[in-house]
Amino acid sequence: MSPAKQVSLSKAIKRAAELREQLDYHNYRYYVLDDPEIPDAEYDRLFRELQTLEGKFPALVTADSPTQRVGGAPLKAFGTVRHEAPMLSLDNAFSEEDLRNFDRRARAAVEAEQIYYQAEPKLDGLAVSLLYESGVLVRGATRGDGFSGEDITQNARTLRTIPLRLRGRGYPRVLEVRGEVYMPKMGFAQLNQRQAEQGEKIFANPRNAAAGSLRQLDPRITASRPLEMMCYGVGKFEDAGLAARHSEILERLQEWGLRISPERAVLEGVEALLKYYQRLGGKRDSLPYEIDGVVYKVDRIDLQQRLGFVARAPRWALAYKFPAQEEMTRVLDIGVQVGRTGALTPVARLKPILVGGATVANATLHNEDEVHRKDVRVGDTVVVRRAGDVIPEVVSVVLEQRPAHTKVFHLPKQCPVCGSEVIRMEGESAARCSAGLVCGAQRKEAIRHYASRRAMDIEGLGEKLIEQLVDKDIVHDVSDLYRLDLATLMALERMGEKSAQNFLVAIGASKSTTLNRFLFALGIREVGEATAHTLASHFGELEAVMEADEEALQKVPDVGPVVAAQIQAFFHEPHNHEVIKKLVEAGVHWPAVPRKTSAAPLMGKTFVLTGTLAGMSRDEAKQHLQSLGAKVSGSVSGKTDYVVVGAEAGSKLDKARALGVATLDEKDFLKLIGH
Ligand code: I6G
Repeated sequence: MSPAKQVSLSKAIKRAAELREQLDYHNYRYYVLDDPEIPDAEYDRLFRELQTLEGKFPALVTADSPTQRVGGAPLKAFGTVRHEAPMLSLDNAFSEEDLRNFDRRARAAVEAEQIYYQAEPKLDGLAVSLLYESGVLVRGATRGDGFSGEDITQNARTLRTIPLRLRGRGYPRVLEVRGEVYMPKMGFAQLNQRQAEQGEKIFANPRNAAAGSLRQLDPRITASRPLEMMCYGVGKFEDAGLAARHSEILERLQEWGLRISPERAVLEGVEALLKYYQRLGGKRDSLPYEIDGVVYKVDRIDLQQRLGFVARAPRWALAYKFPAQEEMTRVLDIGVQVGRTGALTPVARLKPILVGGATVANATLHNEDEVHRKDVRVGDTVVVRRAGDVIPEVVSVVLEQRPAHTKVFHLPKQCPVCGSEVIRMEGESAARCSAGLVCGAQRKEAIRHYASRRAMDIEGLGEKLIEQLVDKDIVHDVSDLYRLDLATLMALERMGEKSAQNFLVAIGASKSTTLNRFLFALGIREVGEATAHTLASHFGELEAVMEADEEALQKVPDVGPVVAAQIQAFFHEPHNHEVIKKLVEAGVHWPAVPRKTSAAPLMGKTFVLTGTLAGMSRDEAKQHLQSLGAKVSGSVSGKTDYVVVGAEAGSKLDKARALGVATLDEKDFLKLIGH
């Protein structure tokens, strides 16, 4: 090798090692601590630099390089792995009484007045074991039947939440870590959307999607799926002790680069366990992943050892399950709804059933292709699923219970509301009513959206009132709302003088708004609250948004070609110009938006959210902050600028106080984000 080449090779070796270390560190900040230090774009830049170096000098590629997560060659079949320490199951509790009995038995067995437990959510995924030898990941396996599972090492390596090498020091020479691989709700929704667009299988729930994605013979497919892992314990370990408490073991795992639950807590006594269950139940819908209960474990390892096992479950652990999110019921009819964009959605009318604590009488069937794929028919017994605030959906049909003479469902050729032709464009999964705002259903939806709390916030304009106003031809478009008078309103059903007066006051009050609310209220496809906000602060005034071409629109953070095209299409429509003109003439106004040189007034500021906000989910709050340029971190540190404090705030508030970090209550927070 020439001396020049030797120099460049030795430089490359050094640089590749630096890049690997940096990428590992940023991965750890992002996934384990939920506290990224650099923007995604910078991570990608470092990653590409390493990829380029390794491309130039293939000998530099190491098995634990972050570039090696893309997935190797497909396997013919999975090998079998025997678990040296069996992967047991957990006993379940379904009531407060079950939980109290568990605590009572544990206290009696170890003769203790009170026991400290470690509590954490039970993630709805699949249990996986990771084996590290001298800190290097050498094997990943599924739980299987608890005694032997499948060797999914290649696939496990593609998950960025699974470290290929442990960080720091002090870990045992052999360490088997256990946890749950799951698919976050958002990734699941996006995956299913992609699958639907490509005519591929739709997954029934995130757990099935996670299992289907992890058990792929082609690791490149696994690499393309949004899987994550959260660790909850250890199996076998050798040549070094761990800790005296389960909670300390988890802390160690975190230090070594493994992700553990940010919701975990150590609690004393059964009353605290019950409180935790209630609190987590209240948060369940707003967590970014699905959980199906709480797992409690006796925290002291010596007590765990004294308690031992019964059959295949430890006597020191218990899963207290939340109410089921899937139930069976019968389809009484299949209706068709017409949405704001004219899309026809088939909806199963069900024999009402309690699912996860709420009564479900309607469940979406998404579109005609989905009805056919699941082959749902009137009279069928179906599995219905309700997860969080998501609209309930029909998961599958219980074919064995199908009655005779059922009929295949077809969407109508005419809009069920206005009778106009129904059109399905090539490449689209939705069929739409072709009548646009002439269609009463689309007008009603547009008005409902305009008046909604996050848009123009017109109190009292509910579904029944909108129905009457549109059906009686009193309101054609939203600008007609501002021409309503007392006499017209009082002529409507269920409208007394007092409510009519109140309603007129509410309409009057809505005239004074903000540009971001107004943009959101217009109901432009693909423009949600966060996008409306960025548009308002980027352009400063409505005229500028209306006149912006697609290139200008795409300069706005988060506005890509699809959103830009929808905004352009909306403002190209003369009818929309007319409505906006009438609204402004009616007195709808907003204060001038101070034009920022950047649309990121909170750039450089770090926020932490804690507790529950009354007016929005944590994800929404995070999106708002990020759209204004702020960074949202999962833990409080000296670098935190503000902690936003909702109801029942936890330890993050204590830490903020201890560190002297500024706190914002919900009111101040909403003010800050201009909400
Ligand atoms: O299946 C499980 C899910 C979560 C577990 C588990 C867990 O802890 C949070 N812990 C144990 C000990 C077992 N299964 C056997």
